[in-house]
Amino acid sequence: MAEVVFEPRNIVVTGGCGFIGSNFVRWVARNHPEVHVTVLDKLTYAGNPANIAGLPESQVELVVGDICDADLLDEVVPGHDAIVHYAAESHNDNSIADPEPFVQTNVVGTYRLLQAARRYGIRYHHISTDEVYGDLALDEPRRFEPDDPYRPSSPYSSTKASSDLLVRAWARTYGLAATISNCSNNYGPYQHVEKFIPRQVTNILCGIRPKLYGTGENVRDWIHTEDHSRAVWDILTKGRIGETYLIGADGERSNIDVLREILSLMGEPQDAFDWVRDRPGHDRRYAIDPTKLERELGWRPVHTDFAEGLAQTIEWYRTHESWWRPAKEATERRYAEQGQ
Ligand code: NAD
Ligand code: TDX
Repeated sequence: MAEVVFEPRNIVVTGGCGFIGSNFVRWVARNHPEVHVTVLDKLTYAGNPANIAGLPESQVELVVGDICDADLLDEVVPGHDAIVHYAAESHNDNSIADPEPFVQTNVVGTYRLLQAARRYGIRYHHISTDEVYGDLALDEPRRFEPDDPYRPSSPYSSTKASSDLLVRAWARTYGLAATISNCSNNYGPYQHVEKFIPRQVTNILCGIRPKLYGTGENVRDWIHTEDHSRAVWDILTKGRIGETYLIGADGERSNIDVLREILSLMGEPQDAFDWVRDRPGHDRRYAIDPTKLERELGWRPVHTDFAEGLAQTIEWYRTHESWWRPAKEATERRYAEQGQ
């Protein structure tokens, strides 16, 4: 199994006030107190400083700013030994309504970070998604593998695919010490209420009926965000430079099955939801083969009981209404305008 080859001391985490980035920041603060984290986050509608509140100032510092701002990167990046890049516009439905910020943040922002990592000669880890590989048929036995061709479907996934390709080119042409990870659908605390699981859970808590797109047969491969954080740490510290690792936890489930599990955990009848307009270009199925990560780096998911993880996540939303309430109304208004 791979040895630790890089011991970071002072890292920049972009998007560290979003869902997955903030879970990673809290994981690092808990498990690697010797590491200082500078969070660089623009605090868009999806970024919330409360997500990292309460962490010791000696371990975590927040800089509010845009990854597209090259001058700011020249102020923030020097003195750090790695950039872990989570910041993105992350929601497929928003990208269909307005792709512009996706091209800016996901493509131009990644380009600016790569140039900064090059200028200061530091390690770079790129967070990406399984969606770059397009989708699979529902009945196909195959899962995504690292060398599969890129076939993104949505404006969101095409900008993530573009950013991955920039990273690959920067590693090969400029010798940047970069790695890429493509992860499947995350769930857990601090996820924005626009996303599938938090939307349905908070709908039920608000007395609104959950909304299922299309036929509900689409399959997503769920992973607890804490397992994602540990995988990213393993890749950052033990991964082979220039490589792509896929992160997934054998969590394939259809949307309707996930929704029925939520309804049953929350004591609602199985038919207490609405069918709504399907997402244009809706990917049918994602499925990750994590063999390379497991074999090379010895990573294994810990949260293997989805029903238990889902129950804990529901409980988190039940007990953190003041966290999600401010975003709920505007999110539902936006969906209503789209017929969803
Ligand atoms: P999120 O939308 O919850 O958070 C994104 C964060 O980035 C926010 O804090 C936001 O303020 C910040 N941000 C956006 N634009 C910025 C800019 N220009 N400059 C600085 N900060 C900016 O997203 P998430 O779901 O936590 O996803 C994080 C990363 O993980 C993304 O790169 C996403 O593509 C990837 N990913 C997500 C999933 C998932 O299931 N959510 C799965 C695989 C990969
Ligand atoms: O209300 C809903 N009803 C519904 O049926 C919502 C919000 C979604 N859905 C469906 C669409 C998808 O098939 O649920 C599934 C999951 O939807 P999202 O939470 O929007 O996630 P997805 O589009 O699969 O993308 C997520 O995983 C990959 C993240 O948002 C991306 O950032 C990540 O790259």
